Amino acid sequence: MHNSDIAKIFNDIALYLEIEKIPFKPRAYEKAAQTIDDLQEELQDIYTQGKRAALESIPGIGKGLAEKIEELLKTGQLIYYEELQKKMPVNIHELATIEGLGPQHIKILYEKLGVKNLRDLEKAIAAKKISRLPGFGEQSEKNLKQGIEFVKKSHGRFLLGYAMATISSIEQRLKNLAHVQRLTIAGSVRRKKETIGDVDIIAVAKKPKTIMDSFVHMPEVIHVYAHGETKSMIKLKNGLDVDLRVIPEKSYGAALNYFTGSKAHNIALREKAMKKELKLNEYGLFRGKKYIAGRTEEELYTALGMQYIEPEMRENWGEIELALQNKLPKLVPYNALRGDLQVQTDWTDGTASIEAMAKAAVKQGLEYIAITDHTKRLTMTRGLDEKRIQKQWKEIDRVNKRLKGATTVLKGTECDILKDGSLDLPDAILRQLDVVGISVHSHFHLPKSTQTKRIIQAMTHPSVHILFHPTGRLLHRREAYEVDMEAIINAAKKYHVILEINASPERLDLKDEYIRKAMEANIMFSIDSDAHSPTHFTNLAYGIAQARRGWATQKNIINCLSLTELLLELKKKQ
Ligand code: DGT
Ligand code: CA
Ligand code: CA
Ligand code: ZN
Repeated sequence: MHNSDIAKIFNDIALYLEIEKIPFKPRAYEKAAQTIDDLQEELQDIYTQGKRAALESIPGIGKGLAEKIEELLKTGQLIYYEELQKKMPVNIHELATIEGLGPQHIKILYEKLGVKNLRDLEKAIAAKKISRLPGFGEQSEKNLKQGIEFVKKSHGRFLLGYAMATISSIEQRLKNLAHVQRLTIAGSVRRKKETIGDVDIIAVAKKPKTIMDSFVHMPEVIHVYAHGETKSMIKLKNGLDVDLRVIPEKSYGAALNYFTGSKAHNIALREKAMKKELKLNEYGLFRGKKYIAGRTEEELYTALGMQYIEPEMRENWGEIELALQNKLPKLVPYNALRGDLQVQTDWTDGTASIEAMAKAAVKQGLEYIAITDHTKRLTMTRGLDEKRIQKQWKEIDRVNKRLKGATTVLKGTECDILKDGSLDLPDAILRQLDVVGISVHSHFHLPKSTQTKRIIQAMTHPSVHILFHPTGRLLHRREAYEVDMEAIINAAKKYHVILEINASPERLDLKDEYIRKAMEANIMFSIDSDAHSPTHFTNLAYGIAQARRGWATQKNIINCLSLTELLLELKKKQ
């Protein structure tokens, strides 16, 4: 039993307990699930080494939860969970992933219509049974229908951030094999697309057969589609398909270029080659039959008369034309971030204390972080009101003293934007904060013009620094709310509001095309982890990747500034 299995069971229990309207406990299970998901070590190993005491020493895991984990590890089941399932035998996890379907709704659907899973729900919608139920209306029937379509549409693709641990582990193992000279993950993974269809690996190896044999026999493999000398294709237990190709050294750059894509970039590049009376394919660049280049990608782009194009830009969005004119933007480097301006703690829905988050930030090499817990409207997270946030400031002061400058903790907020565009904290509080971020967490279905007006209204507030996760999308779970991004970008310009590039793998909000639009307007961004636990700071890399996909440069990223420079910028607001 893996950590992810145990985390899923705890999440399910949290949902069941919410259905029964039991206070506090659901949050405890949810937080425990999050903690377990974030653990670097397998619970099985922790337990084998230190028994139940070791489990209890994990933050957020008390005696009761440790006993349950022990039962799961020992017997592979949990009687408590099974009894909850018996009472209400529904696929609670599947139903809860549908946006707009809360625990109470799941209960009503089960009790009144016998809905147990997604398919039942679709049938009930098709039979127009939903809108007549108490607590549902025609609008919610429409929303549910959209929610289901969204979940189904995303099926089959993987979030880059969730798949990356597996991909990197496979990459490392293959690279370490004897006879493997070069190996790169190509395809959409190399272009850092937010979701990936499959994984494309290319390699140079002295004995291709050896690497192919190791590849198809990896413990993660559940199915082998093809096992050849130069090409093999497998499916992993987690559902991900992986292709491996072994390439002659001479063609490595050309193959890497071809299999990195995108297809649109490849086709456009090939056309440019043809104009020069050259032929480009995955084996190299040729004049007639004569090989000109192809060992490295740099060599290829040079031979085509253009600058090297970073993988994140290869979408045929105009990058080839710029490269030909030597005018490519210099993308923000992966090591350029000096701080993080959105961090949650256990004052609301994070799993760790302010101090624990700060220490993790030190490890990540961050010069500063802003603590931005939720505000009171988000009651389920115990959002902060005027009193508690002032109490939090005192704790931040104490933590800063103890840190002795190892990093600096700034006072911030993720302040809710209310329905009318006003903010969830009084002006007097907002004015005293170092970092004021604002977010939409409710009323996702307002008409586009109303939603846009509401957000812009909030942006006009003189204390506001950053619009957090500007479109509210959750990859594979929730479509962005309808909003006029051009108007938001214009407002960001007019009112000097920074737009966030949220680095959480399931948000990556803004998306690449909006980042490009905002870059054209010379807007400032902040790349934030939105960390809810100490391990989440590593997600910042996905935010930088997203920024690079949107052609963002370092001078447009506010948290590439040093602390002193940053504070100067932020203080321009009152
Ligand atoms: P994915 O897997 O859907 O996230 O996206 P990619 O870009 O990894 O696409 P994939 O795995 O189908 O193919 C890998 C690369 O191979 C792709 O980025 C470009 C290249 N490629 C695939 N099919 C074609 C094609 O028909 N023409 C050209 N020019 N290149 C192709
Ligand atoms: Ca692919
Ligand atoms: Ca592929
Ligand atoms: Zn938020």
